[in-house]
Amino acid sequence: MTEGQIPADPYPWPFDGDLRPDNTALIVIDMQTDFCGIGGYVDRMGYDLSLTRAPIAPIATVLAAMRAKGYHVFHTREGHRPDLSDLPENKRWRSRRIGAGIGDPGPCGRILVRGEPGWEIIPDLAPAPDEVIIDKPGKGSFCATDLELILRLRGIRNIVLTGITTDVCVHTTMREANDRGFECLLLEDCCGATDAANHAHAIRMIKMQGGVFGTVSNAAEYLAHLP
Ligand code: C5J
Repeated sequence: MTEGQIPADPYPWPFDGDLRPDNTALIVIDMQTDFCGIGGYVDRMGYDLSLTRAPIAPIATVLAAMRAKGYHVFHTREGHRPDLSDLPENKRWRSRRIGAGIGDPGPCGRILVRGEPGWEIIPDLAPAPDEVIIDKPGKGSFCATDLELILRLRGIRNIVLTGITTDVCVHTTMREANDRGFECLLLEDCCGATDAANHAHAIRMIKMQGGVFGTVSNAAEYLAHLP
């Protein structure tokens, strides 16, 4: 490990030690009431909310440190237009089958619809006015969004991934970013899934083949070494 690298498994990050506030971004993925709040989408599906709420405190710590040091910060929100014109029919059908129909009314408003209370980012992790918010209709943050354009315009090359859920939106985003040449680090305690085993397997998958999608660390190690 050289100076300027974060201890991580299976390799210290970033691979070449080029870690600076101007070339590095934190992405906080889908920390919305629909994924971690009472009455939201994940709650309606019957999952244990403690799993998707676990990363809130570690993310808040990382967010505060990266803001203080001048790193770029991005937030994402999964959600659909109120007229549902960007909601694939099969996505709606599948969600309705399990009693949490996307676009249907629920305790937090229409599920996963832009502008509804459930779609909002939770207050604990509210974006600051100068931070980028990416609205995405899918699981990946690059699909049908301007995320890549903004990253390239800012000269960002390193991406730190946090948020929910590890195995779905975080993993899809990490894969998309990796394929585009970004150098990715996932902080495992800053992520959570609707199923603990899925979280563990998603982390394991990143580490295969020498770090097939990037590398994995945790909030404490990251903060102890962040320049
Ligand atoms: C899911 C997400 N799990 N944010 N979305 O449907 O991971």
